[in-house]
Amino acid sequence: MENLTRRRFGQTLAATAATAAAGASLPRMAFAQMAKAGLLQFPPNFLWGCATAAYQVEGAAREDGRKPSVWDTFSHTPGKTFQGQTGDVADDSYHRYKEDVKLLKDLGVSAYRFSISWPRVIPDGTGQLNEKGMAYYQRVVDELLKNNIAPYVTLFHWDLPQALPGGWQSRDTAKAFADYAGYMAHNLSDRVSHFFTINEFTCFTDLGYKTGRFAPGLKLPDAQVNQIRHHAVLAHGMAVQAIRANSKPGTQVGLAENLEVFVPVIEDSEQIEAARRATRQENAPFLTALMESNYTEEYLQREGVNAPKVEAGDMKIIGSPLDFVGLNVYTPEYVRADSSPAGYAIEKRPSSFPRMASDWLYIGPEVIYWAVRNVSDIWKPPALYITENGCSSDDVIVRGHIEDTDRVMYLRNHLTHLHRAASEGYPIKGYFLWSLLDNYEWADGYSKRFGIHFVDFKTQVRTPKLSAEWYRQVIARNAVE
Ligand code: PNW
Repeated sequence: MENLTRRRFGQTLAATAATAAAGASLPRMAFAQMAKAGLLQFPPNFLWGCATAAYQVEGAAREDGRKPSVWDTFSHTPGKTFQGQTGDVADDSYHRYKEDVKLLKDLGVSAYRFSISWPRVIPDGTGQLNEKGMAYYQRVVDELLKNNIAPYVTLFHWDLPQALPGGWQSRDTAKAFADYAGYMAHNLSDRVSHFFTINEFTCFTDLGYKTGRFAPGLKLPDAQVNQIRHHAVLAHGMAVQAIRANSKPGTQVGLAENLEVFVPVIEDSEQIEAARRATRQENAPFLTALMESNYTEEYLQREGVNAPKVEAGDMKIIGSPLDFVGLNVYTPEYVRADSSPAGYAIEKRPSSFPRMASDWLYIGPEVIYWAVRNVSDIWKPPALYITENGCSSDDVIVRGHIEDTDRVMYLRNHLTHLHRAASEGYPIKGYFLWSLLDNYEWADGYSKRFGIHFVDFKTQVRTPKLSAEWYRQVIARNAVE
């Protein structure tokens, strides 16, 4: 294992490509060596990280001038979250961030993806700035850099300032977001090189305003939901421009999107084509709009009179060029080719399909390969990151240990399929594991644990799980076994 260096990965890949191109057999020596070591080596400089989000970990909900977000209001509304649980305290990372950076350091990660609480730095969403809020994020960035961990900053992970009139129903919210994004870029881009505008469109548009499962918990008709979706992608585009205008040259801008990922039922050219079509059509309101600077004809037709009202210039802003695309990858949809006009049909999942502790989290590790491949083949972004991947499991602490073998199984299999994407030359630059530690899992409260560190929410003690030790070894070897 020790002599399988990062250099070796490059040599092996180059040799493999060369011999494959020449129609010869694979370089036996190198392969034999890797196989013997049992390791799948990742490219040199591959970025390993962990991810969290402000409302899920910070706590300190009413401290130092922070005002409520829609998630504070929602979680304090009876009946909305598991046992009425809130993010008031969460992991108390607002006070324990140094301890959390130490956990990152012990894992050996080179990057940490965290989010900024908008109502902590601009409590009303617009206007008055809160210096104490900004100072907190300056401290976090300082602490990360001191430990050689690169900060990757998400600007919006659902905690919209409650004070903004109409929330995402108002077009003004897009403008407010861009102003806030520009302000953050201005203050942080001397030391933060990567910004994500928005995390996961559907979770705060559809789940927030259509099903009501997430904040603000509304159930609006389709026309209004489509308009909200439009404001959200517009906010992203305006923020991309605001970040570029207010940051150091070279600052990298992208987003973190949980697109619907389609896995061809069988890997033949017809099914692969069906997966591509499904990817474009089923993600039409969000990623497709961003990447193509347009809503697809099919989406507009399908929505008819309910289609979003688009002002002149909007689509161009929405399609502002990105430096990278971040993909949050959890669960697959399976698709096959058919003779319908769309050319594809999404499979119904058999009731026996395996899943993790969250009822929506079906296990299909090839999802991560197809996420990268579909997006790359269709839109060819310059770079890709996996900005989230991980799972909930029913962790129990036994004599101070958490043997989360199911999580290790989940992660190991996903990384194996991610390795396939890297070895085929897709521009995948890094991987952020969700999550560094157990945290406030939104409407599921503290009942679902996604961390590789166990958190005792009574004492705030953090304990590494087996998966943390496993991830530490992956990072150290830059390889998965
Ligand atoms: C993502 N679903 O959310 C978020 O970005 C994280 O904040 C969250 O903790 C993590 O995944 C795990 O859930 C999702 O119901 C929440 O399909 C719900 C769903 C998907 C993603």
